[in-house]
Amino acid sequence: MLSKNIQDALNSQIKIEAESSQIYLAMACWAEVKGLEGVANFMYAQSDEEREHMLKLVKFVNERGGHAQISELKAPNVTFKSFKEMFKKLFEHEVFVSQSINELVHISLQEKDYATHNFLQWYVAEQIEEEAVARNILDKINMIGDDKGGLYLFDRDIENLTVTTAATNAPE
Ligand code: OFO
Repeated sequence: MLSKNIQDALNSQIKIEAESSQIYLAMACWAEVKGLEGVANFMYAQSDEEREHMLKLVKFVNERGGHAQISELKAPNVTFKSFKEMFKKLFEHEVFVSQSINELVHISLQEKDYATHNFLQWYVAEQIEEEAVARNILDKINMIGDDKGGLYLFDRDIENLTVTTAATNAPE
């Protein structure tokens, strides 16, 4: 059974994961209308992943005698100055999510809720992975700068990055 404290904290995380999915969906749309199909596909996949993260939390809360809250979401940014800015925002958002997961882990220990603590370890590992991918992308984008040819190649290659990431995640 979940304590009220834990349930509230998990419900806040459900909202964060849902908002992450919307943020990445908006990024996918922006990339798609800008003609970068590879980036758009990558962001659509990220958006789907975030929805999965949300659902995993929803099921956990309901299975443990709580009631998952599906709430109103903050509207995401829909335009960006550049791809560099978009990926910077993606990286910053992942860092924010990692902090939020860390806080949840902290609360679970305070409450001596070891089942929730154990459940959250998957998210801890996932955030390490996602932060690394976002940092990697940002490094590449910083190298490319304003070079259109570089961006073209990056758009082609980012799809391989999705495949590598998916393969790394496969055992989960
Ligand atoms: Fe939900 O994994 Fe990143 O944000």
